[in-house]
Amino acid sequence: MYKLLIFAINTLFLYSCAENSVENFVKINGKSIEITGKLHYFGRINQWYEAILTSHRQEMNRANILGDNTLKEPSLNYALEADFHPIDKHATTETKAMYSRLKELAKRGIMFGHQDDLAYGHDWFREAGRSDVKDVCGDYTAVVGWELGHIEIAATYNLDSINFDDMKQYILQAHRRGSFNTISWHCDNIITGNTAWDCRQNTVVKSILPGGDNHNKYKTWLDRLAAFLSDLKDDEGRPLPVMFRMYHEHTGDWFWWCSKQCTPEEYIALWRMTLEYLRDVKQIHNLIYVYSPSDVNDVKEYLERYPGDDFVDMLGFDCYAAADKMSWYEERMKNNLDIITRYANEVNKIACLSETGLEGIVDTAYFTDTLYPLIENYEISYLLLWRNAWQMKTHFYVPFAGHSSSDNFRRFIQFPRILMCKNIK
Ligand code: BMA
Repeated sequence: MYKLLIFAINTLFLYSCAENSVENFVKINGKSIEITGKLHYFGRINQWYEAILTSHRQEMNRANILGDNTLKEPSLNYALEADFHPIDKHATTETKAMYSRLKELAKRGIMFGHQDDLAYGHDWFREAGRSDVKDVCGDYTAVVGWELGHIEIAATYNLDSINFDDMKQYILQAHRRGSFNTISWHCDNIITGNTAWDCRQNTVVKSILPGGDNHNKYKTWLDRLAAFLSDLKDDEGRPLPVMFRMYHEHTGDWFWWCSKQCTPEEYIALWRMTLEYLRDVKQIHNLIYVYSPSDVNDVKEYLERYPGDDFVDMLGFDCYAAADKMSWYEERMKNNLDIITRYANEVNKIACLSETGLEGIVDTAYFTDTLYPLIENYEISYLLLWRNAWQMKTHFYVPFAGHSSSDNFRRFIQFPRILMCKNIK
């Protein structure tokens, strides 16, 4: 079996040499496989590598059972640094490492995430170290979501009353624990000065694009966004990598950037303009870009406003349950999970369930009986449940201490594929 493995690797090596420029790609080091250099590979080679890895692991297990533990895990997994990288060619080393780590962890399980988890919860606000999820199950989430709405107007607090300076600290705290941060942005309507939900005109996007009346003003908004994102630093003062999920739920009709409010070309131009401004003008290189429409009917709709493989790192979608439309939710989730995981596999990116949940958790078995069966067989990096508003009695998506679904939630996070903060260390 082991000879077969070496043969397979050699074949892969020769194939790669013939097809690509390869430098020192695989070295057999004693009885372990070491990935020593660069490998350019296509999706198919990736699959071969995975097959080889699986055989290697089986061989390792067999040898272990027989008391031989000299076979080792490959020193890097298939998400090879040189071949699996963010779309930003100048992404910082830490950002590249985070992207590979996300890919690696997606093989292991699905990380659990919660919006604003460290800032407040049901009935409490700004208590150091507190989290509703931790109150219920004793651990922090593996992913924490944040929201930048009102950064564009130089506000001190975001649209949900979180102080932006506090938010930077929460992001750092999560990072120190080994958790990931994901950021959305409910940017105000620049024409009316009202919220992101003001959809009375269908000219907002057009007015922001080059040549539009608000183009220059919008750049000042992007400057403020950029200032926040560049101010995210780790303990060594290096840019702290985050997932940035901009212009989300655009296949809906409730934000000024949605599908009833602009054409596909305008949406794509908005996405690319923003990304290029942040990356090339502001030189921000700590972002992993997440594409996150709301649930769609088919892959055609999913890709209709897709900015392109060179402009997106992760593929998600948002889809919410409601007590009176559970079968719709189940069908919709399955359909959309199929779409994103298939496409992510095809283009070698990472899939995620960027928002989901059942407001007020009116079905106490939601987590174990509805949500887990829907996601368990998909390779998705994380799922994010929306916020537990401190001042709105029924606006919460994860249980808080004493809530009737707490037991059910504790069982949910014990499921083998669910990863909390301590599971990704
Ligand atoms: C919505 C609600 C709002 C909130 C907004 C942005 O879904 O939770 O209360 O202001 O998200 O976070």
